[in-house]
Amino acid sequence: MAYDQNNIFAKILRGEIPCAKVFENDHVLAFNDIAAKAPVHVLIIPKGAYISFADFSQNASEEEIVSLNRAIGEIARAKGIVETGYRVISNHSEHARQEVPHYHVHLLGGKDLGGCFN
Ligand code: D5M
Repeated sequence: MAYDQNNIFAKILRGEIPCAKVFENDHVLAFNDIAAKAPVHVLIIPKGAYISFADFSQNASEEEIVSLNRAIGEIARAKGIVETGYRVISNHSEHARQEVPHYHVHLLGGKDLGGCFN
């Protein structure tokens, strides 16, 4: 499967559609999820063209991987949800119902998220 340059997160990265940005560095952009499932629901994405976790974990540089993971922790700290807790999720492909084919991590918190992933 080839990377789709017209997916919605690629358009956000190119500045073609807006986002509510919460963090950015050389490798990473993070913005609020448009359909937030919790008081804090941030999407953290690499700037590189990776389809999903499977693609990113295999093909991204160590610098990109470290940068993205550090960004998740930094945003959680900035949002003040470390003490109360948070959830980090990434959906890969069909069985996980991945909707946007650009790798992204969901950071959810700010309330009791319950014991399942819904
Ligand atoms: O989830 C993809 C997520 O992307 C889903 O929670 C909605 C969110 N989304 C879709 N379009 C936008 C825009 N334009 N801004 C912010 N958030 C968006 P998945 O893991 O692929 O199922």
